[in-house]
Amino acid sequence: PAPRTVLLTGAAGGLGTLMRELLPSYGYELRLFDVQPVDGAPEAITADLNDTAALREAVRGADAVLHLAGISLEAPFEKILAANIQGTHALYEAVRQEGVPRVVFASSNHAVGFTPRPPQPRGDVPLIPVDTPRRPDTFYGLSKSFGEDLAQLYWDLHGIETVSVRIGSCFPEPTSVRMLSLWMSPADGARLFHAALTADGVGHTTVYGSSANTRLWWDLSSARALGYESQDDSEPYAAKLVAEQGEPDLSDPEHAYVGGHFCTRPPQWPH
Ligand code: NAI
Ligand code: 15L
Repeated sequence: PAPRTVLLTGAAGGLGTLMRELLPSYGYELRLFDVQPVDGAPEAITADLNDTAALREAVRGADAVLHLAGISLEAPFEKILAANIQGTHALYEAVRQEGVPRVVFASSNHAVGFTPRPPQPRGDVPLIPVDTPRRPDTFYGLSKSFGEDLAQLYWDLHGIETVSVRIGSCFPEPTSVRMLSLWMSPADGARLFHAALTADGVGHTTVYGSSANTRLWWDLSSARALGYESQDDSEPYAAKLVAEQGEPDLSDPEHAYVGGHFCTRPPQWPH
């Protein structure tokens, strides 16, 4: 049966706010969880992922979890460790203890950020496959790589299913030439999360999360196998963005790799 009650972690964030608007039309009842209060939703649970009692109560009786909570950019290792690594472990433990059968995990392109990006136009260069070796570009990307492995472990050991979605860039509109390749329109994001929440027999499946962009870099076939059908393409935004920013210069490290500027090692972080 299709899941109905979905715990949405990270409900106060950018993507959480978009999904709070879009997912109810698919028939979900969303239970909201975030360490920050959720605007306009006083019923939301305000707690840290590492508050195990609160998290366990939050997942109790849910049909699935859409796990968006965490630090969403590079940060000092200790912060990533607490929110993304320990926090995601805490989520899986709560899910295991409460018998929730399915998680959809917000992984990121930064789990494979040091993968060289195909040229534009791509010519004969293949799309990046979903089983490309992971090459995190930051502690942040490393935490997403950890989350994917954790999902695999909880499937193999405990039979909890996960779809790990390596999200490109999900914002209302693409705002850079890089995002023309990675953009996932919010409506396509809702389509993909819905497919990931409902497809049968996913075990642990990893997919890339983006619209069917003309400038796509990666292979969407594992997402399509879940039933995802993108209806959007960033190309209508291309002329304006290319006029403002120029075509990406692939000799610039910011454009040489999937992870973009995450690969340029901001000097303020102690790498
Ligand atoms: P965001 O930073 O706007 O939202 C993340 C939310 O998680 C925030 O509301 C924050 O308060 C909450 N949070 C952080 N630490 C927490 C903790 N310890 N306990 C409970 N809640 C905590 O990020 P955004 O853009 O909404 O992304 C959502 C998820 O999707 C993140 O995991 C991010 O890494 C992932 N993602 C997003 C992409 C995008 O394009 N928006 C691209 C790739 C991945
Ligand atoms: C991410 O993983 C971030 O959470 C998001 O804010 C964007 O920076 C996105 O990747 C991106 O690569 O554009």
